[in-house]
Amino acid sequence: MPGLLTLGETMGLFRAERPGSLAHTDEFRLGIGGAESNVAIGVARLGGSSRWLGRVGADGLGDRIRRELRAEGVDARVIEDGEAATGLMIKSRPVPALAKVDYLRAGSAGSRLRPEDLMPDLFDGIGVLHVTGITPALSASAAETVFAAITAARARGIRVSFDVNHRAALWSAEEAAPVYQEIAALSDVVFAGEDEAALLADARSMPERARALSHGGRDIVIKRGEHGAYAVVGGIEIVVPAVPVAPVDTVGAGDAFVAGFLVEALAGLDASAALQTAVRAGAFACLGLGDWESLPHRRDLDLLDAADPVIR
Ligand code: KDG
Repeated sequence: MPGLLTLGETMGLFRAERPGSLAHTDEFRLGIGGAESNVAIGVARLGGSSRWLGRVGADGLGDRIRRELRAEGVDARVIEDGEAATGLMIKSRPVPALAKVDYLRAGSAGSRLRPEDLMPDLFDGIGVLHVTGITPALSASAAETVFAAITAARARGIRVSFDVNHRAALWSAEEAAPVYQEIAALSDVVFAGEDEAALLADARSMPERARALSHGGRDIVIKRGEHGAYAVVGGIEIVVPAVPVAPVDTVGAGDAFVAGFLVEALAGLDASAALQTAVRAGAFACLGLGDWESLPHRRDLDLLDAADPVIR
């Protein structure tokens, strides 16, 4: 089965153990996180093969990123950049029901990704290139790398997947929208949240936006969280209800959803089956803490149907 290639920035992640302002919180767990590497992990856990390309600093966080991704079975193409540090994000809960992410990533090693980093064998064995709207927000060279990777993938007949993943802390909607629209126009499948779809197409309702975006044979998948998913695939509408869960942490659920869809698409399953796995993987990821730690392995998906609260 062909694999998934993705690229972007993965950072160190400090997660506050308890709710409270950063001015007073003093207990944190250290991990890593990055939307694209989360998808790579998700694909590997669901039985697919995945490759990730990114830059890290010559530091302990970079070593940690390399180790975690490799331990998860991702073919991690980690470029060590001696001139910048690995980026960092801090996830806190100013109030119990609200997660807040602070980035310390300006000028980071990950943001220094450049087209020359696309090594010659990067696309070997790849069936889909997956990019997000985060990477072009990081720097001009990172944006160029996204477009260079898309061009290289299309030249090889590799499908291109794009998840908008708008990060308002990195750039404004006005700056970002034209870039997202350009990437979407070059993509075969586009993932967006309901609000993000409004940055891509100027239509009144979500289904109208999805239909407008699907012109030209593009598949559009709208992630609707607790409402499931809505897609237009091959011109046909597909509505998938959510799997009801009591969420513990929703960060990373969108990446699990994308991984679920793409791993099934790579295996040749049709869009309805791929969406079912996507919705289930997204639901499962909400059940544990961490950006990627709670992404499901294939066998975990059955746990969503467990009738008994104790499995022996
Ligand atoms: O998709 C989850 C991400 O929010 C997280 O892992 C960090 O890549 C990230 C970002 O830039 O916000």
